[in-house]
Amino acid sequence: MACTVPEPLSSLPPLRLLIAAPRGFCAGVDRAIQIVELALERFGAPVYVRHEIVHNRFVVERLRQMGAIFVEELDEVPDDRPVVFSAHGVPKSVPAAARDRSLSYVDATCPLVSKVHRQAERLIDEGRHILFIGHAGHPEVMGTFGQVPEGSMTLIETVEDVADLDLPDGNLAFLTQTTLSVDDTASIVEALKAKFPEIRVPRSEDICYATSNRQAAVKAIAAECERMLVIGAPNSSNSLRLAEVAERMSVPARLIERAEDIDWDWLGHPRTVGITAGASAPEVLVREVIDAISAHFDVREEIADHTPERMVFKLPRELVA
Ligand code: 0JX
Ligand code: SF4
Repeated sequence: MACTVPEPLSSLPPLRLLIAAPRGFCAGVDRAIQIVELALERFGAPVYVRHEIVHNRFVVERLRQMGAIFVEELDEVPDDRPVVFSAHGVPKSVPAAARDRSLSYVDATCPLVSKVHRQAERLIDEGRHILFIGHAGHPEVMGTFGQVPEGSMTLIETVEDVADLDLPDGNLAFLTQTTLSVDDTASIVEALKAKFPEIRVPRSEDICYATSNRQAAVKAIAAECERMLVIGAPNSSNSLRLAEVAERMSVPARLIERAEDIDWDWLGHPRTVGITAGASAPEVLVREVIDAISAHFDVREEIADHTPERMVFKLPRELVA
């Protein structure tokens, strides 16, 4: 159905845009994008990137224009060009295959994803079977499964999956994807602990600081909002979770990639609209959405109170030396 773009409604009260904070790029995304930029400077174009460096086509398109070529598998990379692995991480077989072919590669896996990879290795060394909470088919999940021998890790997506498990207690452990729903994961963990009282609990939370801070920021503003716009890609796990958080607080939410995706009929003219952005969505798109709304309504912008994030990850030595 075609959407109508409303004319300015000067007789209506101002529309309050409540902008969640923190939102948008996290330290792992900043680092991954810088890695591709630095690789282009160091090696010249083209630099190949295995998988979208982060799940955002505007980020990808900008890097493509700078000379990056995005592929899904290593065998699409020619022998004489460098390749960057995406922020989501890769199975061990990928760098191994790159080494076999003497390819130059730079790993842009987020250090917080790599931390989960190392935890998985350690648990396998201790002889444990790992229950991995995550979403089937997601590249981070495939990367983490690829750190351990086949059959030593079982994917858990729901509380129902826990009920279906037929495993002895005693040598189990669990780990999680970094970009999950904090609340859903807590329910799954509770079910695991109830069913397997001896299960090894990770020393610290695997859901990363950026994922949990962005979900908390949506929760903090949702009660005041009648609609929530989440800027992010449909294949971005952390962005999808933000829309879910709002919906679960009974705030109708839409995941949009940019301003042209706003469904004006759905938006209507509420008093307060919440805006946030996933960890892979550039701030320029947040501004584009705010500007589009401001072009049609008398808008009052307000940034929610928050504690600033100060996380920064080191770049790989080979690119800064
Ligand atoms: O789909 P995800 O949320 O895991 O990835 P995206 O949207 O690219 O976010 C940044 C990378 C996150 C890695 O953990
Ligand atoms: Fe790293 Fe978290 Fe960002 Fe993923 S969302 S890249 S784990 S900081």
